[in-house]
Amino acid sequence: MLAGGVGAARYLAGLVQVVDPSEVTAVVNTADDVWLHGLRVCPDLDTVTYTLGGAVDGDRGWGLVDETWATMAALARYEQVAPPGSPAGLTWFRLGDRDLATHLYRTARLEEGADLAEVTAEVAEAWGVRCRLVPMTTDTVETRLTLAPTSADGGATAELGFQEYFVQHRHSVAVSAVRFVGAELARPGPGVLEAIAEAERVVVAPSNPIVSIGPILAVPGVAEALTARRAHVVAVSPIVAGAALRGPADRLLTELGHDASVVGVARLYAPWAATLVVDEADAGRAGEVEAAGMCCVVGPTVMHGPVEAAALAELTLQRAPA
Ligand code: FO1
Repeated sequence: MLAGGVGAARYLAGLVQVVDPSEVTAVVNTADDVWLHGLRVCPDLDTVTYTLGGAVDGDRGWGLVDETWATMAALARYEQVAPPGSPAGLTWFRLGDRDLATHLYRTARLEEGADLAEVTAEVAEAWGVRCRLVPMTTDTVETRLTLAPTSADGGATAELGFQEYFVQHRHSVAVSAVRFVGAELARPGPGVLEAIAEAERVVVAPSNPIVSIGPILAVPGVAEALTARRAHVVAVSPIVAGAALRGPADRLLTELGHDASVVGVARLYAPWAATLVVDEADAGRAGEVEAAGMCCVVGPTVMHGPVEAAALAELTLQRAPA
């Protein structure tokens, strides 16, 4: 499956209840990854790992349950003395005390010469994850968002990194373009193209189409591999009744000229996915999804917990064309 962060992690937690986890490969977005305090932080990989490891903070959806924040509190002392523009003391991106161990381990292993796929497998094993997690690429790809000009800034254009947009600005700023720096030269992560080619079903998680699924598609070869398996690709809409359940997917779709609806998602995914699973709230738009070129499966897609997640996994596996 193709996976972003929280929505994908919850879907995967359902999927591994209904299929043997050893038969599941999750190809995870890495374009949100960031260097902070000298550490490599991979939020989507960690969200999936902690969720499948049963250790995620269920309310936040990211980070570890029962986390403590002593290091961030101590770092705040230096925030006041850091020179302007220096990220050395920044605390707006909160790294929990126990979560820090993951970034310490990952960074040390990368510095020893391991690649991100090897380290991801090691971290997943340490958390008892039984399905295969693969970064979309082991090369560096970075999501950058261009801010829509406002009258206040005199029409100047500014660009933000993904976490600046998502966390620092709480995705409350309007965006006029998104690009994935480095994607054109990135190689698919080990086994990514093979997993797509050989999978019985390729599931696209209910993740943000622009900034979670978009970067995976931007890795050369991935869109072509999906297109070749189009009949077997089933996507779950992250948009329900015109709104994202979490995060800025609805606003980003609108700002970038797409329809913030299941129909907008269908128009984006139709070239390489045959089936779209939409929520019952969107049953009335099934005809438009079909007119956009996708088979439409209607069912409950909102995952309140593991029971709904498992039912959604069943729905995506059973109803898509085999
Ligand atoms: N999200 C926040 O809203 N605020 C944070 O301070 C924050 C820290 C953080 C640390 C580690 C990690 O793995 C994820 C973290 N996230 C935080 C979530 C992250 O920004 C998003 O989940 C993804 O990048 C979007 O998929």
